[in-house]
Amino acid sequence: MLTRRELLRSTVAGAAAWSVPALPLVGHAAEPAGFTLPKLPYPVDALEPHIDAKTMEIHHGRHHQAYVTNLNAALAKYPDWLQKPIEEVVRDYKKLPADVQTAVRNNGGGHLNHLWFWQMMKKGGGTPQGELLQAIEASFGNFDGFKKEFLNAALGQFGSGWAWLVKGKDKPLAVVKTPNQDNPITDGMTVLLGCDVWEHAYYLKYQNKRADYVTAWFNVVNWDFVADLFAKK
Ligand code: MN3
Repeated sequence: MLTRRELLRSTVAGAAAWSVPALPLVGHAAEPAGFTLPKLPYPVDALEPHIDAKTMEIHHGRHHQAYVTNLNAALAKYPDWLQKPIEEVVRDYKKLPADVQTAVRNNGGGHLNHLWFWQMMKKGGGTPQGELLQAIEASFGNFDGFKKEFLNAALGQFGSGWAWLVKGKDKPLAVVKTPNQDNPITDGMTVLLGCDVWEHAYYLKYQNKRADYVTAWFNVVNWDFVADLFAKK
């Protein structure tokens, strides 16, 4: 049994363990510690009822944080890579030594995909306008045609992955899907929009109904952000 003095000592030690200074939350590749988790651009409940607050909290605070932590660990032996923009890391991961390629492919992709994903959503959503809408109509007939093709890609991705709207080769725009945390920029494409179809993105609210999740997700797409990406030729 602990004496009063020992109990006091263990309590003080316990308290000290909690007073370790927190890592800075802001910054990206330039921080010596490597990549950091960005803040969400809105409160966790901003996308309710389409994306619930608990899912956002766990998705951002735990899943995205894990990708950041694991990416930094994987690149610890190659610190110059911790200084690169994350887009470059994901595009060029095959230039890394073979022992870390898989970890960087998965966790670098995980970091970049989520960094974009948070910004590709906003409260209130909307619809595409102007030149972006014209490009959607030229490629998919109309906005509903785009949504149908995008939903098919999201549902057609077996297991975990992403559905994407990218700049097209033959038409102005195209829809593609990738497994796991792969990002189309690794294959030279320009990404405009992505939807996370990992179960962790929807299971709490939608369980196995991925179609219901993606259909609801269309209500919170940040088309202004997509239009900005589209305008960058
Ligand atoms: Mn995710």
